[in-house]
Amino acid sequence: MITLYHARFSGNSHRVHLMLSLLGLPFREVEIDLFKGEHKQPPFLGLNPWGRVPVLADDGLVIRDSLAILVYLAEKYGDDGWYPKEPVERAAVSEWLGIAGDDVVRGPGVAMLTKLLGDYVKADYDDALKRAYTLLKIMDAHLTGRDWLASDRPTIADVACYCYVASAPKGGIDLAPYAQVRQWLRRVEGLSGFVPFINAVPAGSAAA
Ligand SMILES: N[C@@H](CCC(=O)N[C@@H](CS)C(=O)NCC(=O)O)C(=O)O
Repeated sequence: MITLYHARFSGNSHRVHLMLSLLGLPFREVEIDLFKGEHKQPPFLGLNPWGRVPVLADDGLVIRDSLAILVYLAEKYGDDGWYPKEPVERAAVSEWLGIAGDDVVRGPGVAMLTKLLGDYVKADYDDALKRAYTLLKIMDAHLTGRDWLASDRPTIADVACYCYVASAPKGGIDLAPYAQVRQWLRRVEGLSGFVPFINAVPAGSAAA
């Protein structure tokens, strides 16, 4: 049985939740309360000494990074489309995974967290905005004439990039000028098994 240790508030966690759902895999959820610091204490630190969510446990195997988990799930449970074996397509997917782990998080991800959590997040909002608009400009041009980021069908690149780009407006970022990006978001949301990202700050939490 697969167990997902995650936080509803976390976009990195949503990537994994979305992938499990797109693949139609049954799984058990364990919510880790980041605002209470559960991720920095035992027993969670025993699963992930880095003290971060998400973590996936599958039959004794523990994987600790959202992008590594997407690769694992696609390879183990998906068909070849999610993480194509063909070298050129695989390289394109991997390139977008790199962007998902860097620009997507440090741009729209940080902008959204800063707007929602304020001083709780020690981040440079202006830097996040700059990164977000650079990302959106490049993504919009890239998506012109194509439906998906890295192939002619959805891959884990789309799953990895979706959540923080979709949440950009919560970070004060206007998606109106980026028509190709908006259409791509709607395509992801139209996939069978899609689950939305619900990231309200829990009432009564340290950040509320
Ligand atoms: N590279 C990791 C990053 C995970 C990460 O930073 N998770 C955040 C929540 S979105 C977290 O647990 N932060 C707590 C911390 O770093 O103290 C991944 O993709 O899973």
